[in-house]
Amino acid sequence: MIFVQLTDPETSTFTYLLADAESREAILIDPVLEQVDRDVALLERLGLRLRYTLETHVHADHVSGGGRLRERLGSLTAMHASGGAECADIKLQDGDSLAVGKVVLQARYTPGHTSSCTSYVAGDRVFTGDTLLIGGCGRTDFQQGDAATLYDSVHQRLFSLPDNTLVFPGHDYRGNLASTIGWEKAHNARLGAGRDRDAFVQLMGELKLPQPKKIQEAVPANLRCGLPQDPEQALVALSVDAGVGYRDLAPEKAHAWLGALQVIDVREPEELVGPLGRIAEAQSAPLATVPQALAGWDKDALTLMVCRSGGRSGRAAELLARSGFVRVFNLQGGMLAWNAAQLPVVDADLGV
Ligand SMILES: N[C@@H](CCC(=O)N[C@@H](CS)C(=O)NCC(=O)O)C(=O)O
Ligand SMILES: [Fe+2]
Repeated sequence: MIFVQLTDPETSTFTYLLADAESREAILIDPVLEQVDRDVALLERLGLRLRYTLETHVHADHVSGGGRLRERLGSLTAMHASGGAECADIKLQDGDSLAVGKVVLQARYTPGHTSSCTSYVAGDRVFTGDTLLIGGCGRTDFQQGDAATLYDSVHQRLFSLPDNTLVFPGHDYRGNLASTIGWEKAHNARLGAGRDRDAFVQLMGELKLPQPKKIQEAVPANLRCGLPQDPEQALVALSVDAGVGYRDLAPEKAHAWLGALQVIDVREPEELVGPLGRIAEAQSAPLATVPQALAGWDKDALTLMVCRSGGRSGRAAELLARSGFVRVFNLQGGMLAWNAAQLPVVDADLGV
């Protein structure tokens, strides 16, 4: 097998090239948009044809090069189906394999850092994305991340691999390159020997890390495989320019973009604990308080206004648009439509 570990220094992201020496076909795991020229040049120099680009998850810290590589080289983009990226040519399920010649990669669904995280096992090595980092693990505070789920993914789905399996992570912020399952089991500061599940969940809940610098741009871009905004989003910009103000966003789309959205729920406090519950990421600002509260919100962020059925949030969205917010959305059909689409809520009191 031909194998190269590549880095994007700005985001400390690893990209991996795997290729079959005989057929000269190649796979790239987690390519980075800014490094596409480098990757194309490397493939050319090594005499390789790129068949697939694989994502370990919908990244929050960098934009994928998968879509651009597809445009330039005709490769197919692949990621776990749960990532919600319509752009992906191949939507993988746990256990699915992709192969180039004798090089076979098997997807192992390992959610926790995000809900779409997937590791890939290829012979004596595993590409863990941000599920398992060297001596650590990915954070669990955005994109439906969940510490208990991450703990189980690592212990049940990664630590069950042979001890001498090489671990190649999605990032390293300290200059390390690789590890082994055996070493991580014994020494991983967060997940290794001695750290039980409850202690891990508590630790992850107390991290309080700043948001990745590129999250607003990266999550929506990666749902498009890193390609420039789709016509619908271009329309958002246009409609704002034309003074229309805000745009309705369907619940499924809003859900897929949650990691990139500033979410504001304008219902009264008692409604937040009613049968419809609330979106976990939402901050509360009852409609009457919006005129004062908006001074504290980020005017350039993608902002989603939410209420019960879309009426009050529409009025709030209009107010925001008039106050200089440039990317305002209204949750179409409100929490009624969100619940009807069976999207996740917290604090729902069903009165039973
Ligand atoms: N400073 C970085 C932070 C990147 C970050 O949060 N990385 C995620 C992976 S996408 C993570 O889990 N980091 C683990 C940690 O910082 O402990 C940035 O702005 O991009
Ligand atoms: Fe990540």
